[in-house]
Amino acid sequence: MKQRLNRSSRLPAHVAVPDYNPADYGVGIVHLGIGAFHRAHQAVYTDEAISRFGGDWRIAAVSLQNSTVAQALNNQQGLYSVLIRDDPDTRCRIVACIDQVIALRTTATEPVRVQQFNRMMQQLTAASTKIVSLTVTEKAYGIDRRSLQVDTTHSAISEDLAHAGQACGVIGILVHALKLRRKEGIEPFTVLCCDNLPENGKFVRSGVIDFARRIDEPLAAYIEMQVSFPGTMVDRITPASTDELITEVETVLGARDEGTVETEPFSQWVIEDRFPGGRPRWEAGGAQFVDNVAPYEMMKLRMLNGAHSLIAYAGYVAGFATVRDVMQSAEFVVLVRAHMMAAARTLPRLDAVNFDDYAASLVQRFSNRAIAHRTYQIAMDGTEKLPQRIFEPALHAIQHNQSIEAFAFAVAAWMAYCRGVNDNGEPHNLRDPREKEIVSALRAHENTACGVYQALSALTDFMPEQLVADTVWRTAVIRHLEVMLQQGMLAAITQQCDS
Ligand code: CS2
Repeated sequence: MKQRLNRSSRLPAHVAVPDYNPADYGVGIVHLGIGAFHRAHQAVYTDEAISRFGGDWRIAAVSLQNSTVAQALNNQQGLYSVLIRDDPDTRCRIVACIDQVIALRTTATEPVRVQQFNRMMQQLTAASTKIVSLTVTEKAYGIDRRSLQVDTTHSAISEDLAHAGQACGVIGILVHALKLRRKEGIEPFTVLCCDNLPENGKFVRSGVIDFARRIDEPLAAYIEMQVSFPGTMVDRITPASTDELITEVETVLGARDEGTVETEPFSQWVIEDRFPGGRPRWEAGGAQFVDNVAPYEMMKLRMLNGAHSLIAYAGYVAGFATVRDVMQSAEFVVLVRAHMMAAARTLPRLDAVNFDDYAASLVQRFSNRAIAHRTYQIAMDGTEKLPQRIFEPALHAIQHNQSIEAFAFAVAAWMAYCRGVNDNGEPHNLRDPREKEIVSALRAHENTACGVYQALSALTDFMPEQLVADTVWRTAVIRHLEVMLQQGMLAAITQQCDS
C-alpha cells in the first residue's frame, strides 16, 4: 500500500494541484454533511475561489453520521483528489480547501462524542465563520414540507427540542449555534442549504425559525430579522465512492487517497447572492448568481432528479445496475426523454434556458460511459424524493389539463420497487426511512396492482390528497403497475413508449 496523500506527496504532472498554500488561509465556512457530493461540488468551487482570489474561506467540515470521511481526510491534511470522468478521458485534481473534519459520531448508532460536539460548536460560534453550508440529504432536516414547520415526530427534532444545548440534528445545531452567537454579540452566519429541495433556503429558514420559536421566542424573531438563507441549485452527478475507486486512484496519484471522489465534467451551482458576512468568489469555479433560484431548482428537480428517480426504480426492477446501462436501451431513452419533456411542460419559463436543450444535455450526461452511477443508490429514500420530483409536477399537470402518464408511470415503477424484489427475482432492502411502514402496509394488502396502490397511496403525509382523490391518476398508476407486475418492467416500458 502506498503512502497517504499529504502536502509533501510528489504527484505526477498530469494531476492538477491548487496553486495556493493551504496554511496561508483560515476557515470561513463550516459545512455539515461532508459526503461525496460536497467534495465533488461546493468544495471544488471554494478551492477555485481561493486559488484565484485568496481569502479565509477554507472549510471545517462536520460528519453527522460516522467517522469514515474524518479518518480519511484528517490523515491526509485535508487533501483529497477528484477524478473527473468523461468518455474516454479522465482528469484528476487535488482539492486543498478542507481544513479538518469533525465526526460527531463513530457510527450512526453511537451517541454524539462530547469533545467533537464542543469542537464543532467552537467552529460554529467563531466570529471568523461566515457561512454554514449543508448537504445532509432530505431526510435529515425533519421539516414538514407542507407546513414548513418542524416535525416533532422526527427523532432528531424531538430529542433536540428536549435537550437544545446538546443538539445533534441539523436544525437543532443551527439554532443552538445562532443562539450562542447572539448571546456573545457575534454576527450570525449565513445558512446555505445545498440539498435537492424546492426553495431550499426558504425551507430551512422556516424550519429553523419554527424550532427557535419553540424554545426561545426572541431568538426566533432575531433569526427572522438577521439571518440570511439564500436558495441554491446544485448539480453534479457523483456516485458514492468505492474501494475500487480508491485502488484506481492509488495508481493515478502514486499515493493512497481514502477521501477520493469521482464525478462528471459537468457542474452547476446557481445561488442567490445574499451573504451579509461575505462569501468566497465562487464565480471562479463558474457559479451563477441570480435573484431567485426557484425556477432553476424546479427545473433541475423535475427534469434531472425526476428522470433519475424514474431510471432508478424502472431500471433497478428491470435488472439494470447503473444509469449508463439503462441509457444503452433505446426504449428506455425514449421513456426518459418523454418524462423530461412532460416535466418541462410543468415549469415556469426560464429565459436563460431552453428546456429541449437541457433535456438533450441530461440524456448525454446520463449516458456517460465512464460513470457507474448505481440505480440502487438513486433509489434510496424514495418517500423523501418523490414529492418534489414527481408528485408536484403531476399536480401541476392535473391543474393545467396536461397528461399525467409520465408521472403515473414513475410512481408505478416506485411501487413495483417497493415490493422488495426485482424482475430477476432478486430481493432488496428499500433503504427508505419509512421502509418498515411500507413493508407492513404491503403485507396488509393483496399483492395485486390495486392492493399495492392502495397500501402505498395511503401512507400518511406522502401522496398529496388531491392525487389520492383523482380517479384518472389512480387508474393510470394501477394500469402501469398491473403490466409491471404481470408482464415485467420491460413490457411496461414498451407499452408506454408505444402509446
Ligand atoms: C440523484 C442525485 O441520488 C439521487 O437522488 O438524483 O443525487 C443527482 O445525481 C444529483 O442531484 C445530480 O446533481
